[in-house]
Amino acid sequence: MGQKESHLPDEEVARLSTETHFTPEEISQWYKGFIRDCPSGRFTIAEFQQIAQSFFPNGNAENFSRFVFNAVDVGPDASLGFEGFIKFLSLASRGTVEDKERWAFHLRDVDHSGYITKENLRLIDDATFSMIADHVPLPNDEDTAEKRSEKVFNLMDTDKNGRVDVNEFIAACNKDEDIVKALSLQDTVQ
Ligand SMILES: [Ca+2]
Ligand SMILES: [Ca+2]
Repeated sequence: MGQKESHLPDEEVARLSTETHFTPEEISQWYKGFIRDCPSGRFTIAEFQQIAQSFFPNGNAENFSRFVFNAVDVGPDASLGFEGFIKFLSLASRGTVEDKERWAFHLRDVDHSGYITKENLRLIDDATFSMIADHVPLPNDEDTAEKRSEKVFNLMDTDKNGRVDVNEFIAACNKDEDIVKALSLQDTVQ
């Protein structure tokens, strides 16, 4: 992979602008910075992990980075290009509440089956938990990943079929402060 152009073609800029919350000028600026820091045009998971780690110097960013990479648009070589990067950034910094809830759902549906199982939820909470465990005091019934995911899953699975689909997920986020609180731990990674 050689050095990429430091400018995106205008039509790419225009397309990404309509697909994100950024103006064409902002897209061009971000692209310049992206290519400066990442001349190959692709972030590897190790590079992404370094960034996540800098937010949580005492946490374990490894598993968490793997989940994020799994949820964003990564290429076949498991690297993140500018498009995946800018969409992730747009969502994290300017997404609507529903955008973020959809992202939070997508992040947890690790096998892309369209629904979250209790196991899916526990995996991501485990990863998140190891990032934040030292920083955030939690009540008794949420102080392990198992307890948290059990509690949150049961609150979300309103029809009790053992799966949480995106509508149940969003409905639960909208009506239950405990869930938002549990999920908002995620928002610290931006
Ligand atoms: Ca799933
Ligand atoms: Ca359900």
